[in-house]
Amino acid sequence: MFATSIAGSLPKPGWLAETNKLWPQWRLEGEPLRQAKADATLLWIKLQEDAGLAIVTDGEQSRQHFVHGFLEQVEGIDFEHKVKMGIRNNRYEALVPQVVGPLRLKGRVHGFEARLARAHTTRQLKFTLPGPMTIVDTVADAHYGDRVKMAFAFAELLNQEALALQADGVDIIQFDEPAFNVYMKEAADWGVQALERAAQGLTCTTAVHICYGYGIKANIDWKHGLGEEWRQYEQVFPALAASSIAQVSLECFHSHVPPQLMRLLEGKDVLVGVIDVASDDIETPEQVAETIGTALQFVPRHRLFPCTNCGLAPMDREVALRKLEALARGAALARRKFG
Ligand code: MET
Repeated sequence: MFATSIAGSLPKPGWLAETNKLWPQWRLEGEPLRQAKADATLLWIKLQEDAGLAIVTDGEQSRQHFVHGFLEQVEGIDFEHKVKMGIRNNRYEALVPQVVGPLRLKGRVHGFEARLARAHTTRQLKFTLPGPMTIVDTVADAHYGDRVKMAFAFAELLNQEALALQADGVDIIQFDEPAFNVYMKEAADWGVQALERAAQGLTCTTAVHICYGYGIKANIDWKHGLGEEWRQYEQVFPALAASSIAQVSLECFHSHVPPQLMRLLEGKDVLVGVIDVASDDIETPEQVAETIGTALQFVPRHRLFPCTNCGLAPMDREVALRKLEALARGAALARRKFG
């Protein structure tokens, strides 16, 4: 009961990449970089296990950013001429690569780190991929001229990689779709369908993560303008409840999401965010257990999985580690209280 995991990413050690940055530069290149990514992956697997998490990830140590890590292995994308673009409905500007031709995978995207992680943990292994709609919102299109068409093109490629990850022995494949919280109508109209295309044929557990973003300033400012009640999930959850995706990961602790919206996910596993990624304060076990207690009013206990609100990538490494421990301790307390 209450098996714990994180949204996916963890901070990169200072010897691998710049620290406290969402788009950090690597410190090495070539073979030394590949080896350093592997070392960081193993380090974080060990630390997640030691913290007591039931389900571990590779900490996204091999990718610069949760979306661009995938794009780097896609043919038809020009990384040489990045352009500045307002993303997430102009919430912030990012330097993004351009789609310049038909899309095709160059080869495996995450085979190396997935097999490495699988070889070194007996815990359940979760692997994350960006969702089609979020990818489309994080690249400049100079070829397709149609967001939906481009999203389905990406969904096909995601599906290829997801099936290969499953063959590598990954237990859970999670697609990250923070864009669902920005373009709610499009998410319900075609985003969920594109997501299902990405997950087609998977027999492992499938998940989607939808949040209000990393703990960076642009997101914190955006949240301040969202008002007293954040009801974005209300428009998307019914479509997800009717979909083939098994698990939904959402933001809860310190958010203004009315917790009763979790009711809309009947029949799904719910990964409840009990750890705030926008604050360096470490949650107490009592706070974590209290959030779990609130969610239990709307989610059956066998479907409730405590998680982080979003990725920990841009955080301080020590803070992230202590948050992993807080997550595990809080879930343990909740098991005693509500078990
Ligand atoms: N898997 C991603 C992460 O943990 C999710 C990002 S959503 C903004 O960093």
